[in-house]
Amino acid sequence: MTVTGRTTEDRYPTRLPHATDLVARADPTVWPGRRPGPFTVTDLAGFDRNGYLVVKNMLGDSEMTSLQAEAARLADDSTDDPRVIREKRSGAVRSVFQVHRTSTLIAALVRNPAVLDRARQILGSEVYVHQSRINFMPGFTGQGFYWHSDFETWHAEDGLPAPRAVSMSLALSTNFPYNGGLMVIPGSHRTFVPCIGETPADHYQASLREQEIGVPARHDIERLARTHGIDQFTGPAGSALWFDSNILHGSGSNITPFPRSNVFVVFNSVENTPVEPFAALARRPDYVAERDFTPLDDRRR
Ligand SMILES: O=C(O)CCC(=O)C(=O)O
Repeated sequence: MTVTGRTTEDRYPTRLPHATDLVARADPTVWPGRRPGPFTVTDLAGFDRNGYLVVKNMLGDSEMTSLQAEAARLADDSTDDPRVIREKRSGAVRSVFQVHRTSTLIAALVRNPAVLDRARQILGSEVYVHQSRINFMPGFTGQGFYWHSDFETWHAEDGLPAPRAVSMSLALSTNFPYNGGLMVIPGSHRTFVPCIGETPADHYQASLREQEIGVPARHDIERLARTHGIDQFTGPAGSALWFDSNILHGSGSNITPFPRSNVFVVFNSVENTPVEPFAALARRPDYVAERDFTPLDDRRR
């Protein structure tokens, strides 16, 4: 693919007509260009090895109280804004996208040095937000998210050349093991799992409700889970999971009365800005795949 005079090679082919071998990741997880920040050398080594890291008490109680009130405001049930995604069966609000633009509190969160400096440390560069969302997993009716690698989607549908992106999932409510807490396959970030099946036109809205395209084959999930095991992120509001863009992850449905809501912020390196989609007919809209690559500035809070 040629983009403004440079060639972008597809090193992670996916959405293929037939099964192929797993691809060993050629890119780093913690990128060179070490920067000072809150993560210790040991933290970064753990992130490199496992593809994820949990930070307890990322934010204090008063900041969390404000964010919880903000999330309740953003989950306004009456809107038909396309950024609000509803549960397939119950119609309850499942996700709200682009919250770093619609909420001044979340705009400040992504620029908070405790957050931003961690993203810069992992990605070894300046960063911007590729995507942000709040996932509300309502009590009784919240549907899970099937196993997937985020990078697979962002590469195929948004044109991210390399897995040089990291997500932070900040718990807004307690994430128990039984109310849909996110599971990860530690170490799976080192393997890219090509997915079978072409990307249909305009499927992204349906996919945000329930992903059917861009999901790995069961035998690949099983192989990675048997090799590496499965871990789960749990913790009270204010805990955060940092996870690599290519780690396999998913969550079960929430049949408990206890809602599970988390803010997800995806930081991408400014040296990994998207080109055209590698395996889709058209770009997704900006509210799921940001096209303003201005680096985040922590002095503009
Ligand atoms: O909120 C969750 O449990 C999973 C979120 C997720 O994997 C996603 O939004 O891609």
